[in-house]
Amino acid sequence: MFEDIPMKPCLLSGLALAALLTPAEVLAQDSRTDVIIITGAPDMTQTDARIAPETLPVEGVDVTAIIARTPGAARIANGALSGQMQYRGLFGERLNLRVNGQKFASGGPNLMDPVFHYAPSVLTRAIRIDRGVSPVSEGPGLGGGADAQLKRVNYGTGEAFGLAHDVTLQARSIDDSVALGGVVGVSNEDWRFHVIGASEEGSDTEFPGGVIAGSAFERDVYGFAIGHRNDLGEISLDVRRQNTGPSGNPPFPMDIRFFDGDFVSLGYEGEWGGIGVRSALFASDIAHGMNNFSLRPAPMDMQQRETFADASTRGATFAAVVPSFGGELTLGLDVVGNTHNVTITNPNHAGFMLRAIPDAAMDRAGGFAQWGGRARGFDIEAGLRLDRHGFEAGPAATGPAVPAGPAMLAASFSAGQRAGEEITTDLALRIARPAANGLVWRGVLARKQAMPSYLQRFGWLPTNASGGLADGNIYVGDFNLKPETALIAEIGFDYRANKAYLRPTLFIREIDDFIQGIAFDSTPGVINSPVEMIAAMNGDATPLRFANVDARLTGFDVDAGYDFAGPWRVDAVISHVEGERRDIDDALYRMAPLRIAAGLTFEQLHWSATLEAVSISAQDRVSVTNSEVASEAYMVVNLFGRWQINERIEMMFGIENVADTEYRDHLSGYNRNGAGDAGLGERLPGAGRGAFARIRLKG
Ligand SMILES: [Cu+2]
Repeated sequence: MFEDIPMKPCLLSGLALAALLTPAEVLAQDSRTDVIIITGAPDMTQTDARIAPETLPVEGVDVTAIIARTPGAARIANGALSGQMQYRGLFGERLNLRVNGQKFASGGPNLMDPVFHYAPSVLTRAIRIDRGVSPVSEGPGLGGGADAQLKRVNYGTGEAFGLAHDVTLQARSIDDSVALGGVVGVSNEDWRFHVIGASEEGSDTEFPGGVIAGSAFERDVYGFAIGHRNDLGEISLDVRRQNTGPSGNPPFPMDIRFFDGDFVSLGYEGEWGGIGVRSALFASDIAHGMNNFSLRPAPMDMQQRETFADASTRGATFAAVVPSFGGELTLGLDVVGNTHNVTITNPNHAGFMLRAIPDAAMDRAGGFAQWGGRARGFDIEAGLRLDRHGFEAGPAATGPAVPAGPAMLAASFSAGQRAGEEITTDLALRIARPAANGLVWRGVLARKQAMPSYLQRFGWLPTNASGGLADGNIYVGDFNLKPETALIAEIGFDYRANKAYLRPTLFIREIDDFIQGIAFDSTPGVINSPVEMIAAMNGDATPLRFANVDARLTGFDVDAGYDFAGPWRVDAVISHVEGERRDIDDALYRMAPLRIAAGLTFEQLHWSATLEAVSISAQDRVSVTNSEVASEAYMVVNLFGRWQINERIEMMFGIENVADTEYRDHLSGYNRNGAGDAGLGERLPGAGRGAFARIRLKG
């Protein structure tokens, strides 16, 4: 009754193999997508081998920790609930990220709520990663993308209604966290209905040197979904509310006080005279509050800040799938509009108010054509999309207690040009040689564009908000930014044999007009402008402004495994990326260091045990522009096991960081929370040794 993604027969054995480090390998449906099934139903029969997905260890409640285990991926750790996916060097709003296929604007200007903040791991059934680049049918986006698909109750068989549930409970000792979430519902062949809910709570994370202050979190989700299908097609409605409570963000100057988000989507899928039709209407509203005094030592009254932000998204998509030229031609139209507000206040002084982002409205209307099929002995997916973007902001405003400097900047922003438009064009071509002797050669050629974010364009007030860069710099935007343009080439192969698999990929992305902070003016450090004056007063005498530069990302990643005779198996994932500026001699900021993970698994029919070593290299190719500090190499060892008690109950338990190694992840940001033991200004440490367990009930 639960929906599963159809999978190819398992490659390594007839059993439901858990590719512990490399779930993507066994699950890949084809050469275009990586699918991580988190809660897919494991099927243990000899003929239909699917993955026992819950074999992935518990590393928090954030799904980006799971995503980081796939080739080319990493996690930008800005807080327990604020992890950003990095994929082949790209992160933030450059990736095309969705939850249940729905795109929406994050509520916070510093991406305290990246898209996957809205996909708690206990509610997530599968994560589908667009390998290399997203197809143009999924909208614009500079590189790859991912869709987190939440648990659901699918249609049943017959007229009688049946009850179904899929619930996960997990706990982790290192942050005393408990997370419970799942779906319960009823369905028959024509109707499905479920309620969805999750509740998660954790305390501050411990590391070998003590406790990381401000790393606690709490989050609740509830909602429902209903679906009906008949001769005219299927119609579905999904409604979800998420309330995030006080949750820390040590690398940011503030912590989450709340995110209140509402999500609605109405979908239709059907077939009309041989033409497939897909359509959706969707909306989201997110309200956010953050401050610098609830979860960290409070500064003096005058320095206390509470910032309120909101974002809303309204959109519609329509696509028709027409058989043509021996394949399928998809034609689509989509429109989406976002609005953003950010208001900074001091709770002790009513007159202190700054409308840092005043009614920034970003809209897009696009169309695409995409053909997929086999031609001249190759599997091909070729797509073209065009988007027209409009952007506009309201006038800025400041309260009476705000100093003259910011008030002046606000006035000049309000007097300047605040609206414009742009056209972007995306082209994507994927080619794969159909499998021969288990070998699939594949390649990607693409040109992708991405618009500047509302913050990069309309950020008139020098602040720390930067879409989650967490480099400590103060940034201002630039109205005249151009879209980023990437030329992308990738080549690789997928090899699968009875006992082994190997999937290497080489990639290069040349990105023109890459948006990056650069020195505010030609005399950095000399305070001769209002922006530098305000930035200096706020602790950064050398603010950066977002600008178009030229960049290049190159790298490779691979996953591989071998199944020995008997119960032993090894799996490994290697990810490597280098990011550099092409216009000056500097590295790109916050690039994942070389990561090599390898696991040795002892596997039996109903249980398995894995010893895993994750080795991270030193990162000394750092961005001078972003004042990035180099980091040291380390290795972490994890031990975990899985036990399939019966068809309805599955358990997972283990020990993370067995050696209690103290390490500082290059991507974790610098600590700005003065309480606790992590050290102000130092890179945030990783979790120490702890136990975890997860149980999943399904039926
Ligand atoms: Cu925030």
